[in-house]
Amino acid sequence: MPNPTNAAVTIVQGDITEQDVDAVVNAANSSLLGGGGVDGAIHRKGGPDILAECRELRGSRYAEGLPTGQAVATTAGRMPARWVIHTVGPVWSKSEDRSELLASCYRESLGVARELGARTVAFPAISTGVYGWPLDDGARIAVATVREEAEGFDEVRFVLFDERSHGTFAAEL
Ligand code: AR6
Repeated sequence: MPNPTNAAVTIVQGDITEQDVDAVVNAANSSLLGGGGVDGAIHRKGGPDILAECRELRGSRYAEGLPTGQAVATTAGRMPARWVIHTVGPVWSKSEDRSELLASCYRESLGVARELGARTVAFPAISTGVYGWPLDDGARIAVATVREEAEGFDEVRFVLFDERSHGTFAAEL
């Protein structure tokens, strides 16, 4: 029998800035002041209100920057979503196992989403771009963690930009 308390974990190929969800997750860096990849796309599309809130966070709670594995929300500005949840993925390391930090990004982001009252959340493939995490391992951690933590949401959606990422996440799901 289906369990109604479990969110639908879904997957789509596309641009996270266009998703009609309550919260989109940003693969940010600890400065919270923007960057390339999905971070650049979110700030471009959402507009200056996001950066203004990020600067406020840097002037208060996160004066030292947002630590890796943690998450914090701002407005989503002009995007269809209501909130952006910024999280900082770990940079891939050959010599050190940072998997727990990557799992923490998904877990903490869903924790923030839950506190906000978000019912639908979209995730990019955190750390698998500039931060160099191998795609299959990144997908494995993402899917396993979200499945464990998705209770109570209507939908948790993975939004993969390119065909290769989409195929890898689809296989994992
Ligand atoms: N929608 C969905 N996914 C996207 C989009 C988009 N619009 N644009 C890129 N991706 P990355 P990271 C995919 O590098 O590895 C930034 O400079 C991309 O193809 O954005 O966590 C930050 O400021 C890849 O599959 O994030 C940090 O400095 C995935 O998103 C650093 O990059 C993640 O790639 C974070 O690196």
